[in-house]
Amino acid sequence: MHQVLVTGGAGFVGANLVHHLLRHTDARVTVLDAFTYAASTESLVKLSPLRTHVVAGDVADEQLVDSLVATHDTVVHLAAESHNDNSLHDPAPFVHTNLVGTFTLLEAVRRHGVRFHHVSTDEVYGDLDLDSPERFTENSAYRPSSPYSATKAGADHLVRAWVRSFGINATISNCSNNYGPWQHVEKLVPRTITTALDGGRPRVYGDGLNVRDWIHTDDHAAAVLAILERGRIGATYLIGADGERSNLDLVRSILRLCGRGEDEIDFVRDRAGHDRRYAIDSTTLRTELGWRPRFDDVEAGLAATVAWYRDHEHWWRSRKARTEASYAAVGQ
Ligand code: NAD
Ligand code: TDX
Repeated sequence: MHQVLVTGGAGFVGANLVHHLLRHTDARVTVLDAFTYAASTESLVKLSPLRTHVVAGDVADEQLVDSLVATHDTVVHLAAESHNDNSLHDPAPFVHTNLVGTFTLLEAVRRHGVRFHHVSTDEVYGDLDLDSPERFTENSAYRPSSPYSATKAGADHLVRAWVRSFGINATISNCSNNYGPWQHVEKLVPRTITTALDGGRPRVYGDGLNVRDWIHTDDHAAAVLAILERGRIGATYLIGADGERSNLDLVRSILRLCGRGEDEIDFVRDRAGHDRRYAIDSTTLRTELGWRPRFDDVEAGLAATVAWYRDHEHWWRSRKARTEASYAAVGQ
């Protein structure tokens, strides 16, 4: 792995992955990113210019993608429209980037015989009952609920078909909910932290009992690197850190960490089709590749994340105003 192309490398998970790759390998990294509202140039400014190169462009641009893939030995694909709420209001960019973009990359990878890793989500498996002991495994059935998760599921199927029919060297990972630095303020953790720091009341959808399985994004990055270095071609790995928490529980923790009362919450209209519970069984990743999460305590990881947002107000302040205006327009 000498020349790695990271699509979506200016987004939340992508930027953290780029930092991780530069810290833990000798590879040179090219970021291909369309710089949508979700991207951040600031997350990449401190990277060594000798080992990083940033290209602004669309993953569905066939010519651009072909020329970039031809000059790299590894592609890690994260570029996506990633927010469920946005996908309910306008699914079109999700189909374009998540499906057409993935198809465009796969065709280039097939032409040039390049190693491909597809970063996906546990949401492709739909949801689990709150009172069930079940967790998602590599054998869980695909059952996506939202336009976002349906396009991610479709992209996973494209990758699987390109492995089976064309023999491309690809792996897939499906990870649970990430938190950490540089996450856009539209998502639950940073939205709640920034609202709480501003003295506002965080918004909880529905009854707040929905469960997410939280993982620090640096642990996600370490798992992706383990798969790139030691993963079986054609395999799918589930990534999770045993961090199940209800939304209500999580929001109360954040309020406490921000020095606020834990009941200063507004309950708002529920998300349409809202998945009830996600939970990951990451046994394969742990036993086969020896991966372990460094942040095995969500509370400690959240405390570090609150500290990061306290220190980076200049980064989130303008995004916050725009994001809250859009949420207000739909009553959330
Ligand atoms: P994000 O929205 O923060 O970042 C996505 C990045 O992709 C942005 O920088 C954006 O500019 C870029 N992008 C969008 N459309 C593009 C296009 N057409 N061409 C090139 N770049 C484009 O998302 P994220 O949370 O960092 O998620 C990254 C990936 O990880 C996604 O594939 C997502 O499905 C997956 N994932 C995320 C999580 C999570 O909790 N955040 C969990 C599991 C999997
Ligand atoms: O203000 C809020 N209040 C609230 O109760 C927001 C923004 C969210 N929620 C709820 C909805 C979900 O149950 O919190 C939970 C988490 O919401 P999001 O942060 O929007 O994440 P989610 O929909 O679970 O999806 C995330 O994890 C999987 C990422 O956005 C996806 O890209 C990833 O695939």
